Amino acid sequence: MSQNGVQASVKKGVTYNTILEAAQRPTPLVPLRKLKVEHQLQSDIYVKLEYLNVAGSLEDRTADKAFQFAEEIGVVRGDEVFVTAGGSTAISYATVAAVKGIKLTIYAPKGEFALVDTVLHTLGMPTVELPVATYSEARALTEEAAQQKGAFNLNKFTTNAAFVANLQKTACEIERAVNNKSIGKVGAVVIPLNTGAPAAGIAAYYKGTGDHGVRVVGVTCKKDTIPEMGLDLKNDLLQEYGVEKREVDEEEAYSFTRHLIGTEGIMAGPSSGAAVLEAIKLAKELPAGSTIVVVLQDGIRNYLRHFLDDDWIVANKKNVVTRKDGPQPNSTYDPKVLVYDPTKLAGEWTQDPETKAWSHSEVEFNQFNPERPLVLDTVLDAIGKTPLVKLQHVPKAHGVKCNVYVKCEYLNAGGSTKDRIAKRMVEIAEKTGKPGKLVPGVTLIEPTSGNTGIGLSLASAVRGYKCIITMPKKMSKEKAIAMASLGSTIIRTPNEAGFDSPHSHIGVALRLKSEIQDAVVLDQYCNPGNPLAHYEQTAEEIIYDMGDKHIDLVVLTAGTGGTVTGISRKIHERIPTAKVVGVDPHGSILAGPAETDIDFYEVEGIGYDFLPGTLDTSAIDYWAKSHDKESFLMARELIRTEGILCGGSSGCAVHYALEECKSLNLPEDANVVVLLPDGIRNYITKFLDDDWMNERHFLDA
Ligand code: P1T
Repeated sequence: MSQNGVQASVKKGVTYNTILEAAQRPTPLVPLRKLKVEHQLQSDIYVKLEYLNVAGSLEDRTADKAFQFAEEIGVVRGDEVFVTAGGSTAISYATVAAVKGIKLTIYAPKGEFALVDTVLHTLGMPTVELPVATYSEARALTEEAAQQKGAFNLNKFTTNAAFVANLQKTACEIERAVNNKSIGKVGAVVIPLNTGAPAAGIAAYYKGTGDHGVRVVGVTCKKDTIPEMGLDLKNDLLQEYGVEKREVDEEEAYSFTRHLIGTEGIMAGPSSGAAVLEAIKLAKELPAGSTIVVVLQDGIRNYLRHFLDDDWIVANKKNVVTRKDGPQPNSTYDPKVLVYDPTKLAGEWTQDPETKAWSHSEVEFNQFNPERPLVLDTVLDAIGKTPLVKLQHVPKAHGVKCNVYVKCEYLNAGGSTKDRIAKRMVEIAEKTGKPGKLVPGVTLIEPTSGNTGIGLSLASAVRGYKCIITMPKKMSKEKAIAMASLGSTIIRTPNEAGFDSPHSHIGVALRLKSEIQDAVVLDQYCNPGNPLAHYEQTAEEIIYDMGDKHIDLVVLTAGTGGTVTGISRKIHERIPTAKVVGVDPHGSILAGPAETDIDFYEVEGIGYDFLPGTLDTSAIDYWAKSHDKESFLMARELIRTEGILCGGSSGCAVHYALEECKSLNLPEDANVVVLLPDGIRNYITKFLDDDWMNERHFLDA
């Protein structure tokens, strides 16, 4: 029996053998609530979050299908394959090829790799930028090259694959979601057009079911200037399946997409924003009470140095309103504001001596619910239920025999495991008024290494709070732009300021709180919601998904220690034989007094110069100490050989997990679980970039 009296055997979770298997999970639908009010719509618009696919776009479905077709006719691991693709599509093909061990070379017209070259390079797939302007010319040259080199030309399948994948999957998922939740029959599906094959596939689905009441509307850009839009359009196909075509203006699309992200927390790319913009216009034309579904092509990852970056807007003279500076801390520093102890957790945890279950003096725990609904109330419900994937190549390559499962937290709505605690801390404050009352108009201020900041910015956008983030300069510009896009103000603090300095990210947050009316610091270093989110949810997911497979070892990095503390408590309670290892970088003191040299390191999010209250070191069986170089090299290896698009601390956790497996000589049937806290989006100009790695001698043999 499970905790709530339901037979535990009724339903079991799953683990996936590759990240591509996890890609078969449906993406959720989320209603637009604030925009509905803002535009006084009488109809509902639901957005389908394709950016939560494993390589970040709708094209993951196409790439998967195209390689399946190729395999049907004999393409196997190790084969050389050519394809014409740019942008997100190229990343999807490269990710699938990485998992399948296929040697892919990607060809594209001029400029089509501009936003994605670093990611493609990290995936280990060569790119060839052709001196042509159109996809049809590029396709012809790809065909020529394939013939010359005796390689297989995947272009044979790409249009059919996009058509079939979207007919079989995207359209069916929409209908399944609608049927499950009775959100009203779909009146229209709106989707950005690039080739148009996905739109045609969706239209074909409805045509095939005899449902002629569903309009499929494709959106393209007036001058083909929005990335991923219109460059490769197959008009015949669109006509054949009756896809309507609408056009948007580039700058209007950029402005609107920025607004969409900031008001709804829907972290969409510009072609997706353009589609939502047209959906709003369409909603005003359709009868009241209609349901419109917008398929979001991709997310913000590729555009953090493009339309989301004010510097890019100014440099490219785009008519888009740039962000204003938010409040800055007063230069006069009042030492009294730092009468604060980030090493003390608010409230008390207690453990029942018999059941071993934990409770907390101030917070009622949430029941674990393993369901992943197809229709969500808000985008915050797309946090959690991340897939657990078995590594296929990396452990063997490092002489490890046992099974290693990774929990892909980069697939959370805001892109990291810290979304969970942000959501939980906001929920607790809304319910209990602790550590401060959250009423409309309140300003949340949070010191963070970025991911908690992104999670809180997302929660603030959805729940209608103002948000100021204080973050050390070391953290990536990508993180800052993601938060700014969600409407937050970001203040950078010096890396060298100790946690108790008025100039540190913690010090500045506290100074601002004393200067701004109705400000609340939820404070991830002391907030019980931090470890709790992982105790009641993340750990439960791991146990549920592992099902009958016993767990021998769990390896987790530590920053605030919320992840390792929460997960460790639940794992020890339920599986007393399992061991939990914390990983702490050299230069941090979390692992204990033996390691007191506080020093600079590059991996973001882990380690501190103090012991946060959210870290209970007694919950952890033992520690490993990590180095930057091994961490980044392992993250790159996971990307290149497993298609797992993870961040630096993920590489850190996996590297040291494998070291533990080796030193413990774990047998073949042992199972190890490692949490991957975030993904590549945060680090495209950092460890994904060879120059950045070389400057730090991380690529030296
Ligand atoms: O804080 P903790 O639960 O121990 O998680 C550590 C961690 C690991 N990896 C990454 C990429 C992270 O961002 C973090 C923690 N991040 C913060 C503390 C933060 O403010 O985003």
